[in-house]
Amino acid sequence: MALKAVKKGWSPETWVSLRPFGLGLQKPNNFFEVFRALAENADNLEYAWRILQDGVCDGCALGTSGLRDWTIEGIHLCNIRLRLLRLNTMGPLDIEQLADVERLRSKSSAELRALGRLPYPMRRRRGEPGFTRISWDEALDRIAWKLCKTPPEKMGFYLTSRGTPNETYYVVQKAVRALGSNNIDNAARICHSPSTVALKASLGVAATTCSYRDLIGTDLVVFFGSNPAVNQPVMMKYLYYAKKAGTRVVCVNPYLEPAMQHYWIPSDPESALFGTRITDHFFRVQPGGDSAFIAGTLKHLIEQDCLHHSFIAEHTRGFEEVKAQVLATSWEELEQLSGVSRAEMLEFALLLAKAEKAVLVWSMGITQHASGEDTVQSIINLGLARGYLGREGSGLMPIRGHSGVQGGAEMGAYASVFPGGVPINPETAAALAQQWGFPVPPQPGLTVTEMLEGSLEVLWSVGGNFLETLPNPAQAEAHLAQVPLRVHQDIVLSSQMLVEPAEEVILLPTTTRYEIPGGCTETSTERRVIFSPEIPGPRIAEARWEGQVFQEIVARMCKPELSQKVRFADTAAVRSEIAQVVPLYDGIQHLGQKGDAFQYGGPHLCPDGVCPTPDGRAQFRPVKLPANPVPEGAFRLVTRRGKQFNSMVHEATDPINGAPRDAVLMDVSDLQKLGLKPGQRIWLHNAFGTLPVTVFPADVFPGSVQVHWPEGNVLLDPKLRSRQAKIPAYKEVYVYIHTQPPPQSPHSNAAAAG
Ligand SMILES: Nc1nc2c(c(=O)[nH]1)N[C@H]1C(S)=C(S)[C@@H](COP(=O)(O)OP(=O)(O)OC[C@H]3O[C@@H](n4cnc5c(=O)[nH]c(N)nc54)[C@H](O)[C@@H]3O)O[C@H]1N2
Ligand SMILES: Nc1nc2c(c(=O)[nH]1)N[C@H]1C(S)=C(S)[C@@H](COP(=O)(O)OP(=O)(O)OC[C@H]3O[C@@H](n4cnc5c(=O)[nH]c(N)nc54)[C@H](O)[C@@H]3O)O[C@H]1N2
Ligand code: SF4
Ligand SMILES: [Mo]
Repeated sequence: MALKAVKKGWSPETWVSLRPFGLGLQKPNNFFEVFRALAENADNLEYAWRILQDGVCDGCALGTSGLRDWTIEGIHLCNIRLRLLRLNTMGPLDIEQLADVERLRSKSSAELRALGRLPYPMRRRRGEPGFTRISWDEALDRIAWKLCKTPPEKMGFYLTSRGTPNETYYVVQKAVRALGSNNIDNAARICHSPSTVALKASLGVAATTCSYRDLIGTDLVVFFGSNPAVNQPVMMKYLYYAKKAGTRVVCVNPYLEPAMQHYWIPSDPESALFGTRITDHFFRVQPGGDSAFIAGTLKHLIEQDCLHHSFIAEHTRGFEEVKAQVLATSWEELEQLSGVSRAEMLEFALLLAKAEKAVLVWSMGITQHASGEDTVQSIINLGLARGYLGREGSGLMPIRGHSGVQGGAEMGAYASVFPGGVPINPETAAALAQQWGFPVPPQPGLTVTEMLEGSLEVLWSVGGNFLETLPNPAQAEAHLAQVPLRVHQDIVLSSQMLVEPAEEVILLPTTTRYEIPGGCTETSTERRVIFSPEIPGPRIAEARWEGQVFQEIVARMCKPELSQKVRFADTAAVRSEIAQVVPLYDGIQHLGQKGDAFQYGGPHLCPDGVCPTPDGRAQFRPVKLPANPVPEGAFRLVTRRGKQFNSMVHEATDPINGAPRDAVLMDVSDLQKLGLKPGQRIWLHNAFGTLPVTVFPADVFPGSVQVHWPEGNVLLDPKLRSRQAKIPAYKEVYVYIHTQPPPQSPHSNAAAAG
């Protein structure tokens, strides 16, 4: 059956209220964002406009070409892109500022960024008060000399996925492997790595199986642990059309995210005026309770005989074990572990039973747990049981974060895979060595968290900020301080650069994606490889593309025969090689103009349910339900996003729910139980740290709390990470609540205890 058609004209049944523009309601003012962007970029407006008009958005992974996309007719633009614009248009900072690191350390990360673009290579040796300018030659010689003396296992390389294009990943990982190391990782590790692991094991693919178009007019869309209203705002425009086509939307989340309930899409007159009701059914799970919730749903589907029997028989294996497991688990246990009642699980099961087609979407609420891979597998099990695979209107969609994240592992900038997502072992290393013409290390490398713990001699980070993206900032800082040579290749200043080096720290100014000579490509969530042209405009004189710098390092370190193998005339030459080494990306060699794009694998992976696994079938796998009980009196804690782009915080208050940065989101029943008042200062405390916060009532799962990150990172367990993908458990720790600053001994004076 085809997708349902989008209703023409207005659809009052989807409206939020008759108040024009939702005036007086707590919600962001997206029109104001446009004026703000104009003011912020006033010194460079024409360039800013060209970036918007011709570039591929460097915000989230939804993907655009200029102001258009491949899903809807209208304009594709959001407040995130407007806020990030300034990173591309601002001028250089005054390097005098870098002479006094102590003074810089008193600035917030936002203040550091606002100083401007990093203009020159800079160096600070241990004991020096600040950075001094050095030439590119000096910087590269120094780094190459140090790397020459360093065994490959003692070097580590990390890339942010913020804007990072495929060409950068490809050249950097090839250069690192030419140096004999697999210690290269990117932000995908701390984001969707459990999705990659579980999808690959079960379906043989490592990306969304469907396209955004499948959302519009399907029967049901389910969001597990995902808040696209804040994090992929144009997804709300897709959902607006979906709602007008009669698609039902379900959210499974410990928090009824206000913007997932109601949203005003600024570029659509109907939605801008009256708003759109997005979520039809909300299931408030306990943090970490998704696998139990899904197991209960499956149990109902089995008991009600609402499975897709022919799909299971023809296209899967292993269902019987999953069935046996869920049937053997009692309702009491499922209710206790999920926090959801048996009746609500039935409600969800019936919604699925009625949906011939559905798209199951998930994000960080699912992946950032110690059992992230298992929970993704649970979602896959559910999708397979209903046959939501390989056809129009159906699919499994890990919605990606950063604009550069989908390509990171696919280009091999990853400690556990080679280009193409190929696992690292002696055979695959030999095959790659054959293609590249130099030996390739055959064992997986260190992932980002392991690198920091690994007593490295050289740590090279392309963007990112370990002090703000990893659990336990004090420990991250201590690890950084031990590394003899750190290289930070970045467009702006960040706090991690200011950590006193064991020997020396070198800063290298880099280009934004719009400045890369010859243009570049990104891969969006829906597997669309999109060309982003070089945008003419002002340049930071000494900024160099990361890919060029890594080629130069290899040239300085290796014999000419080898360095020739990591030499690319331009980014078009990189794309040609990618097409050969990563067969999935065949077609990338033809991209060279604005608007050029192709979707690898086509609109649906696993067409008609046939998977690229050895027997063509998808694998069901029973998952152990995580128990994770919290001690008496403790609360489950989740770190969340406010008005920020990852570690880059943009506003002191989240305009969507009105929460200040230091808010702790708590259910009213917990406030009453503890005798707390809204706005009251309290302290969250556990074995890892203490965080002063302000009580903020919100519809979160009782017994759980949410705080913003990076502020909340002091409370995270630096050792707790998932077994296979090794993602830190950013949404899984427990804390005690104190009404006075807690004394040294943990957990005494806890409000819950008295
Ligand atoms: N504006 C903006 N946009 C962004 C980003 C940004 O920082 N700011 N970051 C980008 C990146 S890199 C990413 S990865 C994405 C992140 O996008 P999201 O994954 O949507 O962001 P989060 O806020 O981390 O968490 C999503 C939701 O998970 C829920 N949650 C927490 N624990 C659980 C749980 O155990 N179960 C369930 N079911 N839900 C849970 C939270 O309540 C929250 O609503 O956004 C991208 N886009
Ligand atoms: N507690 C907690 N921690 C989390 C998460 C969470 O939900 N909770 N989410 C995690 C997730 S999903 C992700 S993806 C990671 C993000 O991890 P990363 O991608 O490593 O971090 P970002 O915060 O995006 O990095 C921003 C910094 O990168 C630099 N930068 C910005 N733009 C560019 C550019 O164009 N080029 C270069 N070279 N550098 C640039 C700037 O210094 C900026 O300060 O954080 C993770 N950390
Ligand atoms: S939704 Fe994402 S891709 Fe689209 S404009 Fe916003 S940040 Fe860019
Ligand atoms: Mo992410």
